[in-house]
Amino acid sequence: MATTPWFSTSDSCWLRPQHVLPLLGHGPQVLGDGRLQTTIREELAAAAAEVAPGPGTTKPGEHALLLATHEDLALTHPGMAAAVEPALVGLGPEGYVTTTHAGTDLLTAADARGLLHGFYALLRDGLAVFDGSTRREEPTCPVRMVNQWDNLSADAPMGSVERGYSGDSIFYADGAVVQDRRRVKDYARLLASVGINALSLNNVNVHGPETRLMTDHVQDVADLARTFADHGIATYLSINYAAPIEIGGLGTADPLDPQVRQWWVQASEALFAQVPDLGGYLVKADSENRPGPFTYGRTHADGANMLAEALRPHGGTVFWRCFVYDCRQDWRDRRTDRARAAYDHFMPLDGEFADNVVLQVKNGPMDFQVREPVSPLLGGLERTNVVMELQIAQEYTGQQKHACYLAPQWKQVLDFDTRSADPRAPSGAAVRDVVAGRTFARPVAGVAAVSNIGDDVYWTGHPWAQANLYAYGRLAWDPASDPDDLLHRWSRLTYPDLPDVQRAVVDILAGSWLTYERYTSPLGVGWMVEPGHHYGPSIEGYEYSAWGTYHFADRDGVGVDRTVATGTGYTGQYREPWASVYESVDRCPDELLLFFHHVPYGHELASGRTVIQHIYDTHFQGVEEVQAMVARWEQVADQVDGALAERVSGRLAEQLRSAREWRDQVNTYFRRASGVDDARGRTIY
Ligand code: BDP
Repeated sequence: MATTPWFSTSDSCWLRPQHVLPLLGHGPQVLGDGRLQTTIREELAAAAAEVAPGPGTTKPGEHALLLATHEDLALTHPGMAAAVEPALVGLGPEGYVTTTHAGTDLLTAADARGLLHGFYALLRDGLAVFDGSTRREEPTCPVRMVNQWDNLSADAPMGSVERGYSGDSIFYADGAVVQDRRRVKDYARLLASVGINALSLNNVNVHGPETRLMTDHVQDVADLARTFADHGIATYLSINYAAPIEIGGLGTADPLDPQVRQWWVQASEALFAQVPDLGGYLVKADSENRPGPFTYGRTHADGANMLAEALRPHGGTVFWRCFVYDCRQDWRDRRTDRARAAYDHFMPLDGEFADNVVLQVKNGPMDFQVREPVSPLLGGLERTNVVMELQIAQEYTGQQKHACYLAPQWKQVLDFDTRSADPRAPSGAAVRDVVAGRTFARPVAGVAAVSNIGDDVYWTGHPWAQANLYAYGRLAWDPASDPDDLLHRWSRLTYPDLPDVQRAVVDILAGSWLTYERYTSPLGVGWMVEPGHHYGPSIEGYEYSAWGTYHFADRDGVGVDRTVATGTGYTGQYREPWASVYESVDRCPDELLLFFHHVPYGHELASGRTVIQHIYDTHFQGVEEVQAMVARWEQVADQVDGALAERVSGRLAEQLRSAREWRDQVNTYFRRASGVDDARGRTIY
């Protein structure tokens, strides 16, 4: 019998068929015939075809491992169902319970979504959970979303995947939705296997062709949404705010115009009739030349609430992005500050959004730089649903040519104490509590992140960028997870049977985010990248343009004065003590100093070094660390297959070249600007 291969590409990332072996050996029985139970059965069958020792190894009728929703369990095993019932009390629809009852290991849940999560947990972690105890597990963040920035048209300004570093889109080709959906299904499996439960299907920059996804391509959208729903994932469409004009034939998109409102009601009705698995809309409005309610003198609450009203009858949700700023500002005017924009726009609207609106806030106030302070909207907004947006795609962190494991950065953001002073915040006010919905008792909360995959055989360009996708899913599930622990787990799953490789990859990746920071832009100032594509150094690339991304380096000093006393006033957006900490040049943490302050090159950091010497030292150190990464990889490269070894070695070589380029340009620029030599006498031109 011809069998379907485990995956549509030779690389199935961390989801290797051999991880299913322990389950198969345990004689798993899945009760129920829902779509998610079918998915579990398919997964087991596909793995069995690939790796199982052959038929006859499990004895029919003997089921030592049972997977069933509580409802299905009650039908066939009432005694077991009654025994496990107390463990399910209060557990959410995505939670699951593992226990052992009268010799049978049981995975059960109130809802099939929980069952699916539990199944993938057994693949990831093995069967050790069945140690006689009863365990409950459920996700911390209700929303765990990925955003595809895929364009329907390959002629889109930024290619077929905006900021895509892994080949072309797996969803669209030649202006149409791809018809071979195997890759999409495998992606759904990968996402489900780490606990993702929502996905948006197209780029937030919605141009003409993508606007028509909701009309001309609606059947394809329905098929894609079904595939994701079969894996417990709700599908969202990025919509064009001006759709009533562009495809509706109206003369306006004014959110208070009854005709416009009616248009959205009808369009949504039609859409949901054909795409029952749709979750709702994602919107980028009044941002980087995209249309929005400002055109009509309306607020973002007016715009979002209009869409919320249209989605409400269908149980749909609007994700409305807070990435709103003036991208045509005057670089000479130091009073304008892009960092202020999101808070200035959205904070006054707190409490005005409908309950099926979620504001999507980037982790930092600028734009996914290697280091930024945490957005003051996180913990600032109290009466509004919020998800935090991260970027798994490494736009500003090496574009998946550089190895850069981002989980430690995300973890730092999640652990940031927002110091919400609100008495209604009894269960903590770290960002991880805010995105759990706990801090302000919000019904909807969570995280969203820009995906890093494409049609590349390794999915993510750099094979190790897979670690970022894996870790994102697991951190979204449990923001208390330890990034190092996740890295070990990912490495073990990805390179089974290759312990040397597992160790080497962990060694290389664990500190790679800090290494990347060392050889690129210093002390939180950000940018210094080539304009447009954002790869590689260009110290003044954005310095005299309209994008609001400056470092203000001159012969005397460097950094952006964002203080209330003498600068843009951005520090005033934080709660205490952060407002005071960031305001003070002495108390501001070193790693963010140039984000908040303009200081002389001789300014002494808390570390004891001057700013200029810090720049020199870290840039030399960063390159040395990349050299060590290359050497560490060389110790094990011959243990993996040739194509993988070549891909990784090629990327590491490029990382080293690029790191040297960064070091030399940054050091030379600041040596010339400051006139200060390296205290350690190294050559800088
Ligand atoms: C920036 C990207 C741009 C995106 C934008 C966004 O450079 O391509 O469209 O973010 O988030 O980082 O909307």
